[in-house]
Amino acid sequence: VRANMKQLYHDKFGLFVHFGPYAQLGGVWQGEEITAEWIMRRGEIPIKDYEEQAAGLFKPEKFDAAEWVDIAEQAGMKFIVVTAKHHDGFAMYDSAHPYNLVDFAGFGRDLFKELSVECAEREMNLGFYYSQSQDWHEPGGFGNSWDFDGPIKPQEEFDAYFQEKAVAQVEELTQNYGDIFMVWFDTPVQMDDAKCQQMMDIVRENQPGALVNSRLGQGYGHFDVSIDNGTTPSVSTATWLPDLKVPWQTHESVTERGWGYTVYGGETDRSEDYADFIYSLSRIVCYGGVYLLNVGPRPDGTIPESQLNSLRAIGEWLEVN
Ligand code: FUL
Repeated sequence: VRANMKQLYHDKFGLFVHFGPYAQLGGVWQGEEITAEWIMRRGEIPIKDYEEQAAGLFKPEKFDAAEWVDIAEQAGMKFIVVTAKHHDGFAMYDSAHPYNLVDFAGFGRDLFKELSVECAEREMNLGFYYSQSQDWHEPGGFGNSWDFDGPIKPQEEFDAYFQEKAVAQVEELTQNYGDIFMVWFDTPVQMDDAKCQQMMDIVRENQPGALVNSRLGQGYGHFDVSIDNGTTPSVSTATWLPDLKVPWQTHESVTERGWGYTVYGGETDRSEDYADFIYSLSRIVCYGGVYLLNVGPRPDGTIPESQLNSLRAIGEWLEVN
């Protein structure tokens, strides 16, 4: 862990990728524009419809791991964190749980495997994002309650989901893909101490060096991740630690409205915002933080030019500064 933390602080800048079946919908459901990766929940899309119209059709044929790594390298990024399972519950790798890219979507290829092999060859560090609490696909997963069964899941149902899916998948991801640099958990709801400790133990056992972010819950993890799009350490960070030398990371996206791919443009278009992202990077690094900049690939696995503009500009800026 110490070595990876040192590495993280040396590198300071990584690529975040939000990629999943939501890309298939491009942020539009029944003519309405909805936040990219939240479309299932905010559009109140029934599980079956999401399965049929997003997950089942999702085949990122043009996904090329080498291209993603090139993009990160050229932007001056030293690690990649990719969504292995977002809140929609769909696994982007070959999981024993059938709701995944290889089996359910019939894509046949294991995206995470291809990326891990490429990263290992290129000395690019690889981490994965995993939504441990929210899972809108499973009955016990938190957040699939637009059917009015209340915001918090009955404890036994959540526990069953957590053990059978979240724990099992984090085991798979930390066992089957070589060296994992970090595990990026998110939106910790119904995460008690025992569950956080269990996840920490799994990561430590399978990947002794891997870093875990604070969104695992209950103050667990090795570095602080607070609000989305923040450029200073969070107030909570400042108060729960004796000084400000706490490892912290923050993240921002070059996409429009949310973190995944959307087809609409307009006010939320960030394709010309290079200067803002360069400013964020320098400000965050000055405050002793680490910056993750996010892209949202098209459903075919390629990253749109409009998103690459800013990454290229940062790469060029880093080169001369
Ligand atoms: C949030 C999630 O709900 C968003 O969809 C996204 O993944 C962001 C990085 O974290 O809390």
